[in-house]
Amino acid sequence: NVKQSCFLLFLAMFSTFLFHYFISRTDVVSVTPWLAPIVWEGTFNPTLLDAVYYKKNISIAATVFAVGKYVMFLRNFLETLDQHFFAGFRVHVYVFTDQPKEVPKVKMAAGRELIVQPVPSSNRWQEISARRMEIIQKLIEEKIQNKVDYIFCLDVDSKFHDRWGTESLGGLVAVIHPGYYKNDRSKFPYERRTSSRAYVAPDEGDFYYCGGAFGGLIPEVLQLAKTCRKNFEDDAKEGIEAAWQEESHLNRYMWINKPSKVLSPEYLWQDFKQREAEIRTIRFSGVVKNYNDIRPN
Ligand code: UD2
Repeated sequence: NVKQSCFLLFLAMFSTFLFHYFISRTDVVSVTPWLAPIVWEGTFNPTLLDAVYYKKNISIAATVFAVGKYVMFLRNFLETLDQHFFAGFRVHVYVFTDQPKEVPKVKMAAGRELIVQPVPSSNRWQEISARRMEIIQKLIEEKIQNKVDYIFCLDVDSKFHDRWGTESLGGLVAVIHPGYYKNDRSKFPYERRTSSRAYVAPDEGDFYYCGGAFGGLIPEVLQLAKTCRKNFEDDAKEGIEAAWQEESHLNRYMWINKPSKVLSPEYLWQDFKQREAEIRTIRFSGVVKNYNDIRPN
């Protein structure tokens, strides 16, 4: 009868809505043209993914730099990392700092460790950001190559709010910058001088990616760090510093070497930005900071 048909129709529509809302996403692009997943809340099953990776007994390294006044961000970063970053997995957190004594003694969950590595201070903030690639390269080559499976390199002036886990794993992983994901690529702040090795032409580029979070399998990140470091240093020899330092070189690298997994801006939001409808959760975000107070110059 009519009542029954209407009810069945309603049921079918409602379950389609539920499926689309909770399991798949139709409001955002969730695959790149080179068929890499773009990870958004609602595009993956965390329980299933965790079960797959538990069996592989993986371990993950995270690197973070806290030079000069940036040590003030460490406590919040480390405490929230322990709660949300690969919870239940083996994690090695490497803190690079010029003030090892100031690193807060945050107690990590079982199977997770905090390793403090001294680095020199610097008078130029650009140099601190730029030297990260060299230090990441050395860390991989000298310490973790045969010990760890994946690595993520993260900005310290940030904190975790929600799960960042196995859904983010891939060969080469980049995060879409929250400031530019709605812009046309001609508007991305790539390095536009042809004299720089970070140059990207106006009709090139896929996404604008963050310098504040990237990662992947150890050999892939080693290759990225080596290339970006060399290009940065070769530019410097010619007196060129790319517009956004290593972020510009990273963007050039990702244009040539497409990431095998792309993380949505849920994986690096900015606290000063109003949350948009498609951002169903914020997993990690940059805190509001006053550059004049915290940078050396
Ligand atoms: C953007 C990028 C950042 C980097 C930079 C380029 C994001 C969210 N941020 O951020 O990753 O590519 O542009 O220059 O993608 N640091 C210190 N001490 C200092 C200065 C910097 O330890 O005095 C470290 C610290 O880990 C910090 C990171 O370098 O998180 C990036 O520096 P920033 O926060 O000043 O760069 P920002 O926010 O302009």
